Amino acid sequence: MPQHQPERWDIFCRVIDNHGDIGVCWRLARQLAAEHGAQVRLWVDDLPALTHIWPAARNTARQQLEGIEVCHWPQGAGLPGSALVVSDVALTDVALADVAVADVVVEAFACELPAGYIAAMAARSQPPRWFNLEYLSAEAWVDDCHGLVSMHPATGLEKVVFFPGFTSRTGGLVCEQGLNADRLAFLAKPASRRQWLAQHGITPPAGTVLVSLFSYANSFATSVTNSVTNPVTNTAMATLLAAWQQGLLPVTCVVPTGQSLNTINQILGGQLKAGDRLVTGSLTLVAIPFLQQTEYDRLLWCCDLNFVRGEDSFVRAQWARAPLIWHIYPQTEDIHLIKLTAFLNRYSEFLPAALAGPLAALTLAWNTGTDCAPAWADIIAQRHLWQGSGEAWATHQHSFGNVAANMVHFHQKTL
Ligand code: TRH
Repeated sequence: MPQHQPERWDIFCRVIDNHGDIGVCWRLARQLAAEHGAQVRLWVDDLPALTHIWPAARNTARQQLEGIEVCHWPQGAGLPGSALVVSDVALTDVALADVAVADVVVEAFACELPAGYIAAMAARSQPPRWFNLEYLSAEAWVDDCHGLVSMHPATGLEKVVFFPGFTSRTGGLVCEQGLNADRLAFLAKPASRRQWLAQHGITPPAGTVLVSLFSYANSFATSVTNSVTNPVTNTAMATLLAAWQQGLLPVTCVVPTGQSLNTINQILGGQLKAGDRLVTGSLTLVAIPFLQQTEYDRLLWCCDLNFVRGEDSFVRAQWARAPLIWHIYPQTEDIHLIKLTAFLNRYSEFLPAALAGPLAALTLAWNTGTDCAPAWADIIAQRHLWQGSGEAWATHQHSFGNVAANMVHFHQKTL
């Protein structure tokens, strides 16, 4: 009997900024290896970004991590003849061309594969499947674009555009098969949940609203007409903090280090850092370190309400099934607001009607940098509806499979 060879997958990831690009690629890589028996190699140009979400990652040219071969993809290595020294190994475009081309190649977020690698793909007797994994959007046009094939002009290679999304005509969302079972098992033991929170310095008194906060700097509602007398304001964050401080209901807000904490420090004139706790009025702020990606999931599961951003934390909050406020990645000419509205329209349909309006209002205020206090008051008035409010939405999204499984399926059915 011939031995069944695992399929080889190469995922290429260029980190544009922050942690979403690598966040998505790392989850996908792990899931393809763990659930589909794929032999995965992940090429990433920014190893510190990976270390930020997965501290076991080292800054080295090649390493085995969680069953994945992680390779540094040096900046500029797509240019013919470029040579860069990374740790102990010199990688050149020629060197990239020499590595055995995989059976399936994922070009994440149109990151542009190295020219030498594309040439090696074209040289194979059976060219590999080539996916461009796109950014997530809830807009309707995505349905018509998912799965379209284009031809690479220089080589004639076929490239499939793969859109994650929120309908059966898209590639679905990234989600491990056992994720919800893990979440339920974790939440089934209140003592373990309390212990996990306490390990991170989070000890919310009974009756408090537990919120996690991960956002961008939240400072685009600025009044910078005169930056000396009228310094940059952070209206959305400032009004929300004030509402929490002055509210009757105690709020414990957990903030991993990063832009949100910086903004809070600016507003409160403080210097909160990981491990610090500040009680101000009805608000308790708990600053924590940036967590390992799987630990961050737990934080989302524990909270009553999650402020999330970008792409990956946004999706994880949906799987956590608690109400979420999404800070979408800002784009020029406010294009992001179209995407935001497209999501809100879909999501709202699956929420209790009395909650949908206030959640949408707070999301819009948060993203346009306006006063969040009125929408917060409305949301708090509906808090009896919070628990489990995201269940119907998550179940609906689950019915569309997940990115890894849908990619594997697409690949195999069209072989
Ligand atoms: O970091 P993000 O803003 O990422 C991005 C980038 O801006 C990117 O350029 C853009 O294209 C994309 O969004 C849409 O937000 P995101 O996507 O939520 O990624 C953050 C990652 O960090 C995610 O994988 C979760 C992880 N994370 C942790 O591992 N630990 C933590 O404590 C926190 C707060 C997040």
